[in-house]
Amino acid sequence: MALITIQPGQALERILSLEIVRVTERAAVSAARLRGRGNEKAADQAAVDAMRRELNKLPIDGTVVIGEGERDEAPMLFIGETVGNKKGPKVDIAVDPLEGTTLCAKNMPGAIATMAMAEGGTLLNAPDVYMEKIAIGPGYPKAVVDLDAPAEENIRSLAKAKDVTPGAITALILDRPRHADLIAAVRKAGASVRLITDGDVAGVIHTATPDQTGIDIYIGIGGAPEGVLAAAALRCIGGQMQCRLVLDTEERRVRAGKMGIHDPRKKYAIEDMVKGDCLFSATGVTNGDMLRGVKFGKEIIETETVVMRSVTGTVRWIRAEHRQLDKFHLD
Ligand code: VTB
Repeated sequence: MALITIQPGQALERILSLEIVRVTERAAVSAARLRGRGNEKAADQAAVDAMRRELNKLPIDGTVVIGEGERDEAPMLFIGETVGNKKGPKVDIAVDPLEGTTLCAKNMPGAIATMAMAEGGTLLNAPDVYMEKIAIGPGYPKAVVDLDAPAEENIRSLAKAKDVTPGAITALILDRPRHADLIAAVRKAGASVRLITDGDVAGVIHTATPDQTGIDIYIGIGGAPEGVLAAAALRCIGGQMQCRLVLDTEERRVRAGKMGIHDPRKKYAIEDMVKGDCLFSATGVTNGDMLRGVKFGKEIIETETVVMRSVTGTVRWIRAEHRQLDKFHLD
């Protein structure tokens, strides 16, 4: 039972930024129980169930716009599903209850539970297709890199803007055969490539703090849902991102058309994907560079979450200790 109510029309409430922490915490704990069991589906389902249960306790009138799939293929948290107790503001919800299902199933670093919330009608409704992405952190002049420029050119102009040689630039790229040419081009420009097997939401976020992560730029093709979630995070902490949906078949263009996307080649900036104020939260499932994974103790479960709010740009790192473990899944 939610004890708080938020009046419709009120701005995305500060209080919700704590509420969404609970949502990703619960999803992370449920998925983490299935770490290393080799069962991606079961881990994902556990995260979905927990996230949906928690979302439905929130004082919001929410609609899932980025979810587990389109209505006919996903029984829960599908695109268009309404969530929340309806006693609150109209909001758009983007979820990836378990980002990095394979990472979780194999107990490898970097699996997270993540979601974003924005004012109703302000998040891009995107089908679950691929998306071309390029992202850099804050503090650069506008348009220093461009999705449509050759990789060598982007590396060179980023290095120039950072006042370093291309050799001092590190690009993060998903390790996929489709990126072979891109990886070669980035290396040819003199930059270093860090490859990841999964997890490009965190990958994009890494570009915002290059001094800590060593990552200056994210480039490549990943999932569209992950792209919108990453855009929500960058909307809070700054940075530049350009994306384009890969709508390379008639079937995909029709699916996108049903979601209101009529220009299949549109290049999206952060403000096109996240048009209003938003909140972003991610909790570690397995240990990663960004977040520690869930730690199960005898009497305490520990979680680590990062939660961001675009109105103020505040970023909070929340280490939580959960007690009353018998009730943890029920209340
Ligand atoms: C990426 C990656 C995600 O999907 O977005 C990827 O960052 C794209 O799809 O963690 P492919 O695996 O088909 O390349 C994920 O791996 C999530 O499934």
